Amino acid sequence: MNNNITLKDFIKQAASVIPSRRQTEWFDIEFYAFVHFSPNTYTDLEWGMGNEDPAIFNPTDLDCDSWVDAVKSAGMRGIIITAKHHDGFCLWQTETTMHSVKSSPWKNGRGDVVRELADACRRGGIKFGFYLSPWDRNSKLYGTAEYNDFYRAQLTELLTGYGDVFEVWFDGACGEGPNGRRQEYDFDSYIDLIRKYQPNACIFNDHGPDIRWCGNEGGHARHAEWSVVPRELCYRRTEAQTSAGPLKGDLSYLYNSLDEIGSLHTILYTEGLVFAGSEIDMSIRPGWFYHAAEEPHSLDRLFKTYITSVGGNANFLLNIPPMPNGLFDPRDISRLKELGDAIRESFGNPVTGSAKIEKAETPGSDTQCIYNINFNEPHDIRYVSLSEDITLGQRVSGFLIQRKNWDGWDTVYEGTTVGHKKICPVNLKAIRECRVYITSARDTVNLKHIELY
Ligand code: FUL
Repeated sequence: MNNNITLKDFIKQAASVIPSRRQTEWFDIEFYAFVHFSPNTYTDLEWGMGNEDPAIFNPTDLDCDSWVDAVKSAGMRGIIITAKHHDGFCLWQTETTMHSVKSSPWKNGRGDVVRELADACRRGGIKFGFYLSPWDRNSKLYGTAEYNDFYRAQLTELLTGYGDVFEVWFDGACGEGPNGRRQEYDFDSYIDLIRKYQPNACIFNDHGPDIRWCGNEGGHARHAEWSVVPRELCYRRTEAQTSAGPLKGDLSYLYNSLDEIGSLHTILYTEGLVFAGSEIDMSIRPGWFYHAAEEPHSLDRLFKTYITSVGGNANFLLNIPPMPNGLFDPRDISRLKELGDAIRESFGNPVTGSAKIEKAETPGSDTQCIYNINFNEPHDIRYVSLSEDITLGQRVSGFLIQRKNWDGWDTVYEGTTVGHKKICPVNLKAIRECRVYITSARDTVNLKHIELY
């Protein structure tokens, strides 16, 4: 915090940090799939060594339309594919290396998984994105300045050859290459390329610039998730930051989802604030890549993760690993459909239409307000979903959901942040009157919607 401004002004400033248009559009996508596919699928590994024989990659039954159908059945709106994982094997017809589908027997070396997926996404009306691991355990250039040229050439191929890209995913892992050297990644130039060729694409990295990692791979959401966070936690162009690992200094709390990183006490003494929404990534199974012995997680776990991520001011990136033949495992396909059914069953039919919602100001305060909700007939309500107009800034820091009793109000849910969306499980029976009481906010509250289910 700049010493020359009052605390009140600082809080107002925090309330007015707004997303770019691409970030607002990204938040609306909410739920989308990751696909981890590489030689690891054939070797049963999670991290390939980079010396795998390309001949093992042979997805004889690949059918990307069936991937699209499966993820759509879960209500997902996009797919991000590992175009290259740490082993360096490229799933597209790249000119940069022969460690790719060109050297695979699949379609006599003329197959292109990225092309098939991008086309299938377009046909299915969902978004397409890619992951391109900066860490490359195959490239002989890794650990030299030329590697940055090589990586930029790969990025350019993917950014220019496959239509619109909604998200580019930079992995934080930065290990040793085949000759034991580490690489200084030139992220500034990678970001410039993405902005040049795909200005609407959001860039994910552990720490931004557009989207930041939630800090774990188990689907755990923060108690209070703020999209406005200290600038020093996010990617900074002005200072040398060449590794994909943590920024300088002890920033371990960025990776600890139990710590809040946007609450007032963490943003007070910072260099400034930026908008960077959180993405929660996890796999439908324990591994990121396919392992026949693994089972998908329970519907209960996945549904709860949906509620706490999409319903917790974060987006949800759920990985589905294809089998060696190139298809999703039927167990995963069923689980995705069950998940979509549960989401549709819970959120498909809001009862808000039959409610009268009126906003009442709380006298003497512009950061508190009450939304009274009245029904003519008694209604059962399982969830209350709130959403702020984040294009004006994220503001709500405390709220209550209350039901009317004979002499006042009972609190049934106590919350902190709202942001893009907050889904509150409430389980109210036979309700005629309830209310959402915003008890604290950083500035005037702009709720976009209150939905009741
Ligand atoms: C990590 C990688 O090391 C894993 O293999 C996986 O790709 C995950 C999404 O990110 O950093």
